[in-house]
Amino acid sequence: MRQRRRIPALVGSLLLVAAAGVACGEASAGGRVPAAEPEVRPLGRIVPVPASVTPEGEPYTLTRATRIGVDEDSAEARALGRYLAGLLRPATGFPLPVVDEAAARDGIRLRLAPDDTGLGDEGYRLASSPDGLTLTARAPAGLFRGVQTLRQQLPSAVERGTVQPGPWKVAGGTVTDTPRYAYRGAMLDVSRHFFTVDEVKRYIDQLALYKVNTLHLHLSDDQGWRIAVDSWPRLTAHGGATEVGGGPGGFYTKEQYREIVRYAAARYQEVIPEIDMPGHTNAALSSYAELNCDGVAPPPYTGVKVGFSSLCASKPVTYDFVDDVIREIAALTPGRYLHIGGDEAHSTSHADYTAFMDRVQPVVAKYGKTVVGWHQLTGATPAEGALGQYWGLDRTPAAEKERVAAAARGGTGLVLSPADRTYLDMKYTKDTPLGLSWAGYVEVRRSYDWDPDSYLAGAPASAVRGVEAPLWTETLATSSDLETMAFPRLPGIAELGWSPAASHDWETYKVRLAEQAPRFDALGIAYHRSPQVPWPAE
Ligand code: TNX
Repeated sequence: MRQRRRIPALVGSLLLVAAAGVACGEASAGGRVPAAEPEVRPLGRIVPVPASVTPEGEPYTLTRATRIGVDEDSAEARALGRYLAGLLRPATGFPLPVVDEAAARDGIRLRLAPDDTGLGDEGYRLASSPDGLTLTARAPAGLFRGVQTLRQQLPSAVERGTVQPGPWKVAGGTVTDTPRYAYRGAMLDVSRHFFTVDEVKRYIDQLALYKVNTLHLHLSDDQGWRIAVDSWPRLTAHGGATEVGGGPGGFYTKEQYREIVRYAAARYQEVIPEIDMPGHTNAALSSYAELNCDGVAPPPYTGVKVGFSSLCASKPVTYDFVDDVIREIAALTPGRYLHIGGDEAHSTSHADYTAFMDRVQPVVAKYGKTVVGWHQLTGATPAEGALGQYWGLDRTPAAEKERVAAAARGGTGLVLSPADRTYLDMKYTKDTPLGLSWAGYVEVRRSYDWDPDSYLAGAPASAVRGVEAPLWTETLATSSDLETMAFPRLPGIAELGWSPAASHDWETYKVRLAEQAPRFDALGIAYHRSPQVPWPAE
């Protein structure tokens, strides 16, 4: 059987090592020596680059006496204080008590300022001086994003799990930062290969560092059904029992899925569950014969072809099935959206596809959610408020692009995931061992160097809600595989989503990206050392 490397969730492991590190109270030489970094990282030399940076005065220094002050009336602020302390304690070895704001005047303060409307839902201000470091946000999500900035301003060694020498300085001055787009997503395909709750949590933590706020989980496909549905138990018992290559597969119980949603929510990420329909459904069709037009269940599928399966649009039972599935998944989803796939339905006639989507979209609305669909949905009639996820390429026929653009002009919001830019499963070059290449090779520069607002000709910039980087897993089976493909392209797409258009510049970006290398090393993130990036020597 295939060997799998199971990597525990990042924060959990950090906490464990933290306890050991603090107990020893001494610097540990474990692991690789990080590449030389300046003692104080210039303010704003982080990913994504902040909207506004004003360096001023001397740095703030974190010490053994530092306290983290929070507004004790806010449970979320208290939780954020504990999260920040949990990030900083292992490497600093400092106690970093979380106290009421008033008792932390010269420490790190996390302040909620609900009237500071200029900061929006996720913006923050970071003010650093020798007298203290204050993060201010209108809402807890903004404090969380600001904490990621604080983290990246500190030396990369702060990410290590054992006590490091320091010093721990944050350059003096002010950062005022708000995101360009409200939707900054990453997708993980847990169907082609199954990933455990801990593996998903590890990815969530990596996304959090780059201010991603949406986790799209591709929960069903031909090769596996990964989420428990009580009313159709064979979906997981049979349909979840394998994966590409014939491995054991797996699925999330409802409680496990809720745990993923909670973990993401604590990192201010909204989970969007995807049940792909009417194509990409072999796992369901194999589990229930009655869902097939000919009433015959196909065998499970462990290959990598697409476009051969379809729910039966003409059978009433199909819609009973869809209603049950959407009802149960919607009930597990605090977020606004439910993704119904809709791509590559090559085995569904156009008439059936349209009829299917016309019946299914109202079911999503009935259970209180908003439809997201791959952009083929614009070939049917997207529901009011629906988002279309564009995954075309430069070479996608103009007529198909225009259909999507026309839908955008008509009010359908767009999430941009152009496959030849954002598909993290595409090989970087012909020599990349993992990944696919149907959309071409996607080197680091190519994935960063495009503008979402003007990308799709004829689509108004106002329709563009943001960007998403999908990670399909036909060839990826472990966390290390995921990381090798996501890093370093994911941070670039996250920057496209967060940073102002005016800051977009490959030459300066690649230097900031290179400076992330010791952080990747400290976090144990496997990454691809693309020759396009001026990495520090190993
Ligand atoms: C296209 S993108 C697909 C997926 C594959 C992916 C591989 C999309 C909506 N469909 O089924 O996994 O390419 O890159």
